[in-house]
Amino acid sequence: MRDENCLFCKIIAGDIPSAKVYEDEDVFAFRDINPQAPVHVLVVPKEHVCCAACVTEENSRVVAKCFEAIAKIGKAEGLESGYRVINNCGEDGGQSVMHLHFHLIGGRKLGEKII
Ligand code: DGP
Repeated sequence: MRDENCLFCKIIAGDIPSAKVYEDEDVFAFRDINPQAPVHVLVVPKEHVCCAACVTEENSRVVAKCFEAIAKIGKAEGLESGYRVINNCGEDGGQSVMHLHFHLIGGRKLGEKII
C-alpha cells in the first residue's frame, strides 16, 4: 500500500525520477542521491512499511524479499569481496526517510565497523 506523502513511495511509482538498479514485484532499488561509497544502493519494499520497528508477522515477508534482492544486486554490482547492509531506524537511529530501506554499500574497503 502506498503512502501519498512518502518520498520513496513517489520514487517507486516513478513520480520522482531515480537511478533504478533493480525491480521486482515486491522490491525497488535505486542509487542513493548522496553516495557514501562507489556503490550505494537503497533497497526498499514496494509496500509502505515505515521502519524496522514497524515490521510485523503480517508484513515481514517483504524484508526477506529485500535481502533476496540485495544478494542479486551485490552480484550484479560486482561486490564479490563483500559489502555492508545498513538500516537506520527511527530518530535516534538516524532515519531520515520514513519508508523502510536498506543501504547496500560497497565497492571499496569500508572503514571501521560501528558494531
Ligand atoms: P536514511 O538516513 O537511512 O533514512 O537514508 C535516506 C537516504 O535516502 C539518504 O542516504 C539519502 C537518500 N535520499 C534522500 N532523498 C533522496 C532522493 O530523492 N533520491 C535518492 N536517490 N535518494 C535520496
